[in-house]
Amino acid sequence: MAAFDPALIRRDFPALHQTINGKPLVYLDSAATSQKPKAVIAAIESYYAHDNANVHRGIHELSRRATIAYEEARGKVARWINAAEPAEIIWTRGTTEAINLVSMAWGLDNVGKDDEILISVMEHHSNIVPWQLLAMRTGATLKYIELDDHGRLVLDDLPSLLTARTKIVALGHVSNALGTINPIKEITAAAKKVGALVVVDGAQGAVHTKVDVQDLGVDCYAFSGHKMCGPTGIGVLWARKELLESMSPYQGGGEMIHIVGRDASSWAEVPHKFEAGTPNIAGAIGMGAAVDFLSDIGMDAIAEHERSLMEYAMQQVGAVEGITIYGPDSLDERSAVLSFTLGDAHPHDISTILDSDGIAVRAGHHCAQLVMKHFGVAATARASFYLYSTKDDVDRLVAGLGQVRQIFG
Ligand code: C6P
Repeated sequence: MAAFDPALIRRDFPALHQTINGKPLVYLDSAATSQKPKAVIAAIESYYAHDNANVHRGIHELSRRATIAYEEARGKVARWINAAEPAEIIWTRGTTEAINLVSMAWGLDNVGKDDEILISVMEHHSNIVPWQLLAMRTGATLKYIELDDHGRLVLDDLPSLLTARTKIVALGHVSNALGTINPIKEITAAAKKVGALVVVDGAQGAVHTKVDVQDLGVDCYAFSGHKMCGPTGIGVLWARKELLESMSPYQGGGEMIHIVGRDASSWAEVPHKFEAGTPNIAGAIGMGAAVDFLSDIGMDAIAEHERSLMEYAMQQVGAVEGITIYGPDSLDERSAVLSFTLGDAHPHDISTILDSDGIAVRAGHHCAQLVMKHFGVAATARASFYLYSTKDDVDRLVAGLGQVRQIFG
């Protein structure tokens, strides 16, 4: 494998090579969605240009090719996260749909009014609202792990929060608003002692680090293709096969059935039981190509690059007068997300000024309003990095923040 070189990697991403407002683009919004490499774009184009057909339905050549490519992509994702077999990979529209699937398909059958669901204040709305909906429908109680001042989970509270009534523990692997990396393996070990189902929102986890679902010991792991160089509209729910087999279907329709009668039907085998309707075939193929792309580079090399970039960004951005950085100080506890405020400047103004300089950051509550509330802010600006980000990007960001300071005095 060649040495990791972001300059070479950047050549694979056409969208990075453009000017915005007359300045070369600095894309620091990869936590929202990553840019796409040529290999992913080509895989999608090739499917539509040569193999376009519905899967599992026809016995003609195009359908055969489409089905093979679609199922091969499932196998790639399975190997990538060390799932025991491809059947444990359920294609979804993304992390959000994967979590909703578990909350409805498992939750409605297994959670009752005396039960508890444990989540945290750090969660993205996609890992809060589905559990609120489940609690509303079942009468179960929703409980929260709190945050400390550094944006870490207060795990000292865990022994008292986990009880014989805890049916589900649902936590993010990595916070999109703070970058905090949660110790999922340790939390899972504690949750298993009370027999809880452990669901992990891996939207910002599997993207940046090698994930081994079997080693983590969790029950469900959800992530999205578009944050890991793949297309939008495709994502994955991983769960152990026995668990998936024990679960009711989530949606009904074509593809998920075995036999349909007038009054009742029987279900297709897992994973198809959870994939009603024509799936996002091109999306799955694109996500498979993204897995190939990331695997060729190596997740360890990507993680190392991002860590050194974060070290530099924390130093450089941290030195800007008036800056407040949210989240843990330690690089061991932090992923490639830098959330900040600058004096009294509203994050939307920060983002607008940076945009006029060609720099894309996200401003807002980042779909994590409980995190904002915890820190007493309405919003933050967020720079997020990926394998193609460079120290030059950080320097441009720091220069842009200098302009913000000038404008706001
Ligand atoms: N976060 C961000 O800018 P979907 O939209 O289903 O692909 O992913 C939802 C989601 C769930 N959990 C976490 C931790 C996430 O970061 C996201 C998506 C984007 O931070 C868009 S809000």
